[in-house]
Amino acid sequence: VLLYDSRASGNCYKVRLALAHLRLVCELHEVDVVDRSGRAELLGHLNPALRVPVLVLDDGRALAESNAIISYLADGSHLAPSEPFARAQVLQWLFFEQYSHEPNIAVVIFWVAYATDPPPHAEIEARRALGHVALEAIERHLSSRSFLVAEKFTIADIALYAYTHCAQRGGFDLDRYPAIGRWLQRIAAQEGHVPMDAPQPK
Ligand SMILES: N[C@@H](CCC(=O)N[C@@H](CS)C(=O)NCC(=O)O)C(=O)O
Repeated sequence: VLLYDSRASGNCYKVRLALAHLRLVCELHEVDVVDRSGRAELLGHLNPALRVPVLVLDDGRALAESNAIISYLADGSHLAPSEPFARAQVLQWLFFEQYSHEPNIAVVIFWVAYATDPPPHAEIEARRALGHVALEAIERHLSSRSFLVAEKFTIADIALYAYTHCAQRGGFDLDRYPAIGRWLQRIAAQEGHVPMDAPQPK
């Protein structure tokens, strides 16, 4: 199995974190997410959206979209509930992550920490405000829970952890969210956890 990966990408980190919890090893192919030259040649036949992460199975089939990849990898494991309602609740958080969280938090982190040509300050501020709306939703949910779904550590936690744990890099003050703070510590304390910048296992 091969993962087209980027160390700087939280979407790719979701996959590396799920792999670590599942005790799966995978060959990594680092892709530069700032310099996009040669992207169509590299990924065109694997992911029409030309983005990472992309997982390539040993039989050549390729899967893109971080949350689809972690769903596939975790299927049938302790990271993915099998009971239909809990499974749908995991999807609830995966879709929330892609619609309300990642486009506001990951994009602001990218603009602040990586972009060579970031948009005007007011646009960054507006996105950051939407990111806080997403964080407030998570805070509300976690104020009476240990994990996002079924009081168990699942891929929903992995998906939301990726860009929440490094949101400070985008100028998000996480001290405003005590339940999120406790949840982040809980996730990082799970057996098998690897940090975003962990060296590749051999
Ligand atoms: N919705 C996609 C987003 C993927 C995405 O935005 N990937 C970024 C890195 S985080 C990327 O490939 N950027 C480089 C590019 O667009 O060329 C997912 O969850 O996998």
